[in-house]
Amino acid sequence: MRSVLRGNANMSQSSTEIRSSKGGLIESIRLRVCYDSRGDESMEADVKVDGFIGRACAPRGASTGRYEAVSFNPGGVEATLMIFSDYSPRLIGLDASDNQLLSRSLREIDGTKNFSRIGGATAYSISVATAEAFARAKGIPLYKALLPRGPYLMPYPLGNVLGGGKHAGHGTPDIQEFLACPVGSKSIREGLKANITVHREVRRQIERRDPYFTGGKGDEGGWAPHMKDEEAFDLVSSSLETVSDALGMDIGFGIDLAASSLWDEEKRVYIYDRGGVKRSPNEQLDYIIELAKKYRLIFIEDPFHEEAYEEFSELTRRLKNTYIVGDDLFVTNKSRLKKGVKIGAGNASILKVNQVGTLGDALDFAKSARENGYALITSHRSGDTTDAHIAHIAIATQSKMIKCGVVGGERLSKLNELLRIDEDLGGCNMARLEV
Ligand code: 2PG
Ligand code: MG
Repeated sequence: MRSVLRGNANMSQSSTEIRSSKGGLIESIRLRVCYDSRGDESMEADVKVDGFIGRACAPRGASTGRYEAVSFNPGGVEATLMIFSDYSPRLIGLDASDNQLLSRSLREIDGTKNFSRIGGATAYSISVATAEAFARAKGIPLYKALLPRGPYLMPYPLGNVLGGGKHAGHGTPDIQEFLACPVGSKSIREGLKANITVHREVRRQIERRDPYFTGGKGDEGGWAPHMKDEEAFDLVSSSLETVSDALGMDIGFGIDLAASSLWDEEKRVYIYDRGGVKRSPNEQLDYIIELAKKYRLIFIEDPFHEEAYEEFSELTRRLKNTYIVGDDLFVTNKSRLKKGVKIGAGNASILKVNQVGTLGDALDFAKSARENGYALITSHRSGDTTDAHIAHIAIATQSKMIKCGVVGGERLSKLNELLRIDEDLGGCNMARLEV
């Protein structure tokens, strides 16, 4: 294997490219700094396989879990680029079809638990770009490269229609995301239309209550009104009902509390700052059960903080027909999932490739979740890019839902890609939900 480090004079400042020439394998890797939807720095990779380029740009979260891979080396994005350039020749010549091998190689090069040396954004962008380059070289779509034999089912779109927490400004709800999921839709197109209609209806109802509403949105495109949680629940619930009736379609109500952001470790309470309420773990459990019953929630993500396995388990026992979803709890990490499986903490998991760092590890996590009867929800990040890869990853991991907003270019890039995949498959049945 021959590899050459081809740096430009200013390599560490802007980008770095490594090349080798050998057929069927990773031929070259080029990295550059780019920006996500929040304007934060991110990393993009161009990987060449058999002359075909795959490109991926890493997303970034705001309400990140303690156990996630970190995006960059603590020295920042330029330092990350610089450090990686010393190691990247080791990846040239690897079999591009082997996601697991690439994953292991990236971990070996990094040598830390959370990619704090070469950066999770580097690992993400290279692993996803490699899979894309491989698919292009084969002339097949990415989802088929990742799941050659199917079966292919369409995930239900789960979209943020109103939000607060770390994704929006002062005066917005404490709860991070109020979500719509068109569980009665028969096709992805119907589902997308329904979510867009809900998003519009939510705005209409906000304006009816607040004539001074400016139309402000949170990071993911959900409306960000000056409103407490209780009012937001009533408003979203009423919007869902209006649209369900108008379309004659069942539309489910979901929430992401991102409760690690509410949890005060020292005082051992959940602090709902904007609402002026504190809840002990037991009160939080009662509160969630009350909300689930009152609003017929079908999806509850991170109702407790990221160490609260026991509470997750208790809630899962007590609520039927609801997805109890671990995001910061599992962080797309197999060993954290294993701990959850043992005590029945949750029955579903978010899948975010950049939480674990590499596509190979995320696919491995997905396999383990499915084998243990956990439903998967492939998800965007609040700071995202116009990449569409997660549409393919959701199908390839047989995810029940895809959480990626409702409107906004970096959200619709994924949703529109699902329409193209649907067309490619000649019409794809929707996934089977358990709620
Ligand atoms: C979440 C995500 C995406 P972030 O908490 O589920 O909605 O937010 O990317 O900020 O972690
Ligand atoms: Mg979440």
